[in-house]
Amino acid sequence: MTRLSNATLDQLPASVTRPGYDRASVKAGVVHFGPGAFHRAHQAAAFDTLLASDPRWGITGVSLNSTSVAEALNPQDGLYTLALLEAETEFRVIGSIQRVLTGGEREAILAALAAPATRIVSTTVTEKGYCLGADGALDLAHPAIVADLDMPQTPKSVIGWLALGLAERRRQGLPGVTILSCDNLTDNGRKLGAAVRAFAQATDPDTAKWIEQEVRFPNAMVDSITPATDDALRARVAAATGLEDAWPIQRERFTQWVIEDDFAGERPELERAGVTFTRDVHGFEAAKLRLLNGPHSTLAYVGLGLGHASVAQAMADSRLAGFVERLMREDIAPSVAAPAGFDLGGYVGDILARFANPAIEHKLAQIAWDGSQKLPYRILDTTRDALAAGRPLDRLAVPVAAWLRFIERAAASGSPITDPLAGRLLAAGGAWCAVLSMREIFGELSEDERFTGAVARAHDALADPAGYELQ
Ligand code: CS2
Repeated sequence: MTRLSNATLDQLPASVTRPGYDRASVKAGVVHFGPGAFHRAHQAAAFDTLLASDPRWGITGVSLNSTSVAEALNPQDGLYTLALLEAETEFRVIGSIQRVLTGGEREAILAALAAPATRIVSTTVTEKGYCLGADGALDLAHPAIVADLDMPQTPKSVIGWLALGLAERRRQGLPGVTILSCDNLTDNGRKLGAAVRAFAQATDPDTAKWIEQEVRFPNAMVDSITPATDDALRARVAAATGLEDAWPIQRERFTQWVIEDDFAGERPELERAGVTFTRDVHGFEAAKLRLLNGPHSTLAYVGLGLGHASVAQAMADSRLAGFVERLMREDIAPSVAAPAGFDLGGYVGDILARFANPAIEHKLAQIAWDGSQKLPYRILDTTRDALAAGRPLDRLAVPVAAWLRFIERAAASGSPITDPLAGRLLAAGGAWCAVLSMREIFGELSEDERFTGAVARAHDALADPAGYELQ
């Protein structure tokens, strides 16, 4: 089968949407760290829409830790197919990524970061890519940060790379850029900015000062459910496009991107691609992290315990769907300070419908990754608010207890888990009390008996998940 590329774009059937612009005239304007599935499903699709009216925002992807995206996309001139999953799936070929660099290509990455035309540097490197401590500040003892502080000219972490790239822009007398975090962290832009400045402060204080003045780090909320690529998708894409695509991507049709209106210099007109710019992203961010990601992790850990494999399957289990809806409406929604005019009840209803979408097979195992990094933003912040307001913790303790059970099961069966703290989580057979005492995950909650007591009760009750009444 012929491979997707610039040369074969014309062979696509009319039913497949293709870049509505001349790719040869696109100029590079964005450098993106972490061009994985979520970036390609979400931000790269928005830039693809924007390119139809403004060719200055082509994307250079940078994969620091793997060569697989570069190997899949570069032979395809950066092109890939995005499947928008609905009862009727739409296939769209995205052309905004021009090339993908890998971590070994130091000079090319540095040149891209320090190119005069680069005005946005964005990231989807997941929570763990930020190398933060429990207090949300850069962890200077993190092995990747220790290594980069030692050799700042050959960084391995995103933080080290951003600091080096910004130092190079300053050295060349270039203007600052906007560093746009697109990860699922509360206050993502602020945290990234503080981390990069802290790194620069330790290596190059003049650059730290320059960053403070010339570089902006807007907060942003990103949302679109993006199940991992599987062979079924590859086969569907091949059938629909008639071309071989080494790495197609799938997502739900729904997508939302809310960005704080705080840019260094010109801001791309992403409104044309449905993006919302606002002065304050906090409310949107809290609503999404707490009401979508929190319940997602709940469905993952409780659902896996009940033998379910996908979100839609877990939602078809009325006990679990009912529990998650009560958790959202009664326990989480009261903690969300939504923006003015935001219909929280409607938002909850829409999320439940998105979870139940039978056209999407989103694996619970995928969501279960990196629990130690995700739960603090997704559940523990809500728990702190509930404690402060004197609201009950019983339901909020269930996802935490189900995560502890998930670790115990993995330890007992000797199966690996994907988590940067896996070694420590699985030590001592995954003993739940030991995990619950890890302050880098739970902070002061580890010592709050109201919290530990509620988790202990939920943990007991989940001994037999099938028999447990999810109230
Ligand atoms: C999910 C998210 O994998 C996960 O942890 O909760 O990736 C979720 O699908 C996205 O944040 C939706 O925008």
